[in-house]
Amino acid sequence: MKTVYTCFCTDVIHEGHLNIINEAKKLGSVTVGVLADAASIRYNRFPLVSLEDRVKMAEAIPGVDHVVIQNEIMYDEVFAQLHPDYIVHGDNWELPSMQAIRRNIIKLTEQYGGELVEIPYTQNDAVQKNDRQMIEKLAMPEFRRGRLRKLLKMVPIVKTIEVHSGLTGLLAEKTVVVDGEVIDQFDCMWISSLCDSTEKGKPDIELVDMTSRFRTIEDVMEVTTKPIIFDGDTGGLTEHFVYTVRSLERMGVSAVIIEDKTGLKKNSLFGTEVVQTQASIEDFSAKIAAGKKAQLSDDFMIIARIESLILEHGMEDALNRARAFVAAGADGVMIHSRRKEPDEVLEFCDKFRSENKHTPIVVVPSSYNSVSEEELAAHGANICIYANQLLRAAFPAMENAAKSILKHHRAKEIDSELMPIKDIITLIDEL
Ligand code: SPV
Ligand code: MG
Repeated sequence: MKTVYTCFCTDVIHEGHLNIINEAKKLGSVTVGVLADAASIRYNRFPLVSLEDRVKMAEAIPGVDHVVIQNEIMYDEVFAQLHPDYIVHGDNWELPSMQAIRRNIIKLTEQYGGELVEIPYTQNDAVQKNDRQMIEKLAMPEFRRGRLRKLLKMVPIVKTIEVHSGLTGLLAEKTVVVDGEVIDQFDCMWISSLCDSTEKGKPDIELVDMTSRFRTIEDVMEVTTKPIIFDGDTGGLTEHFVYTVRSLERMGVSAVIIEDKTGLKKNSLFGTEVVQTQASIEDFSAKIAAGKKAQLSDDFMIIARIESLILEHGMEDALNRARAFVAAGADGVMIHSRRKEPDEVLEFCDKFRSENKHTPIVVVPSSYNSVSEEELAAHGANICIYANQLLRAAFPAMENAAKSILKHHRAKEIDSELMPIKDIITLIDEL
C-alpha cells in the first residue's frame, strides 16, 4: 500500500482539513504530521491548543492511520524517516513562506522520490470565519498575557521588537523573513519609554504619563496578537506602581520591566554623562514585592532591570541586586549595558546562570549590537529586546523626504524612495 503524508498546523479541524484527508485516503495509508510548537510559531502563529491536544485532534479524524509530530517547518526529517509516496498539500502557496516550503518538498521528492499532490484549498465563509476567530482569540487579554511565559518554555530566545503605534505593531506582527529554507518572525513586542516619548517629541524622563502610555498599548493591541513587554521606567512611586500592575494585567500585557533608579530618570544610554541615581536595594525590592502582592493573575511578570553596569557600579553590585530582586519576587532580571562589546553582559549572564538556572534574563543589545541571538542564548539570556530600531529607521527616512520636498519644491524626486500607499494599505486588515 502506498503511503501518504500531510502536515497540519492548525488549532481546529475544519472542512478544508477533512477534504485533504479524503483526497489523501484515495492515494493510500495516511499519516498526519502535527507541526510542533516552536515551528508553528516561526511559520504561522502561536498555537491556541497544546501539542498533545492537536495530536489527539488529528488522531480522531476518520481516515487518518498514523499521527506523528513534525518538528521542523521544512520536510527533510519527514522524507528521511518516512519516505512517503505522496505529500498532499492545499494549493494555497501565496505567501513567500509557503513557496519556500513548496520548493523544499519538490527538492526532497527529487532526492528521495515521491510526489507532491496539490489539492484545491477550501476557501469559504466558514473557513474564513474560523481563521478570524482564531486571530481574535489570540488577541484577547487572557490569552495574550500568558503567552510570554509559554514562549519562554518554547523558544531558545524570545525575539522582541520595539513598537510605538498601531503601524509599527503591524510590522512586528506581520513581518516574516524567508532566508533560503529558514523562516522567521518576531515573538514579542516592547513598548519602549524612549520611543513612546520620542514619538511624541518629549524627553525620556517619565514625562509622558501612564494614561498616554496605556493609549499606545491600546493602539498596538487593537491590531496585533503578539505578547507585549511594557517599559515601566522606574515604576514611579510604589503606591502608584501597584495600580500600574493591575492596569497592565487587565489590558493583557505580559510583563512590565522596571529599572532600579530613583529621582529624575534619564535614558540609560546617557550612562554617567548625566546625573542618575540608583535606587537602594531595599527600596527597589520593596517596590517589586508590592507589585507582586498587587498582581492578581498568575501569568503576568514583573522584571527587575539592573542599572549597575550603566552607572558603573560594577559586576558584583549587579549580581547582588539580581539576587535581592529575585528574592523579593521578581520574575526575571534585565541587565543593561552601553558598552560597544557584549563582554560585561555575557559575564553577568554566565555568573547569574551559574547560581540561578531558571530566572529569565532579559538583554537589550542596542550598543553592543554585533552579538547574535544565538550567542546571547548560549550564555543563558532568554529575552532579547531590539529596543529602538524601528523608530531610528523611520526618523532619517522621514527627514530625508521632508528635506527633498523643501529643496525641490515638489515631491517627485523623493517618490521613488517612498512606499506606495497601496502597499501600506495592504498591511491593514479590513473587517
Ligand atoms: C527604552 O527603550 O526605553 C529603554 C531601553 O529603556 S534604553 O533606551 O536602552 O534605556
Ligand atoms: Mg526606557
